[in-house]
Amino acid sequence: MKDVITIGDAMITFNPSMKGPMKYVQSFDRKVGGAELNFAIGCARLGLNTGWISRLGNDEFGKYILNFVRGEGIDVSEVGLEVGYPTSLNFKEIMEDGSGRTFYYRNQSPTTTLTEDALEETYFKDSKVLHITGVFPAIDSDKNIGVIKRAIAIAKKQGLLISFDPNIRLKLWSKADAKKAIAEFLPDVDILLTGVDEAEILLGVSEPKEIIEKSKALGIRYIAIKQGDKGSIGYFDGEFIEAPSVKPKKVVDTVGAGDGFDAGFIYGVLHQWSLRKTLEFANTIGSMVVSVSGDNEGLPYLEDVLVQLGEKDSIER
Ligand code: KDG
Repeated sequence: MKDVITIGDAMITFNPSMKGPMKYVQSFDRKVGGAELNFAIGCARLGLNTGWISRLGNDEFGKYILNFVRGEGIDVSEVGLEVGYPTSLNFKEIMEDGSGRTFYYRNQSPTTTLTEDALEETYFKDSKVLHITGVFPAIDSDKNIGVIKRAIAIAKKQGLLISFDPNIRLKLWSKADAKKAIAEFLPDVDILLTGVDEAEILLGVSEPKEIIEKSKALGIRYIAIKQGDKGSIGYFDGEFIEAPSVKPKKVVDTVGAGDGFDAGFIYGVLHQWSLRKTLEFANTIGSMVVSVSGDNEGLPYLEDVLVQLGEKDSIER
């Protein structure tokens, strides 16, 4: 019985010790990343009962990630360690303004061993949300689309809401392939958490109102359009809200901000908050993530967000 279940590949993420072009970086900090895992960490830190379905390499990095995830309080009973499949790696380049590039080493991702038969129906029972992203289906697409579709079928049968963040990684697949594959399950989505560029790839429109209309036509009920430092736009049940961005203390590393936003949005949906409150909460989390180096280190605990929102006092000593 989980509030949230997600499925995806995780990676050892090597964060550069200095900013600028990666070819000149001499040393890296070993961290952990992966879009779905970041989301799971964000949810767990907010206090949601969270499960992560995955496969890691049966190697030092895989064992490290497993311990790390378990330490975040996430259920790892559906995570296996696979012999012969090295844990995925990701080297990051971070420029002075916090933007950057990623260099993946994940051709043999251990999640290529995760098949649809491995999904246990009982694991989904009495749970509330299945969150998927476009990263997992971009890896080993033919098989993983099947895994996603099977997970959605089980989730629907068990009454879960389907949340989806396109997270389109063009280093993993082309726009055309992403559009074709995602179209297979987009009409099953209840909650769409997207950037404008991604919506344009999937829906062929880039104006927020058009994105909302096209999504509604597919039967999507909750829509959030993430616009980074321009805030976010949301739609639910006839209500259209624009929520301004929350200025971060400083921009150190933007990776993971979208995953943090997603966790905050789902938290608001699960607590039946108003759309405005949900968007403001999610925007606040996104702004907190970018102030800290690493894909998930900046994901706040619930009380940290409440302090940031001025709803709780911060006691420092
Ligand atoms: O959303 C952030 C993630 O994308 C990052 O942690 C790792 O690039 C990554 C991926 O493909 O999951």
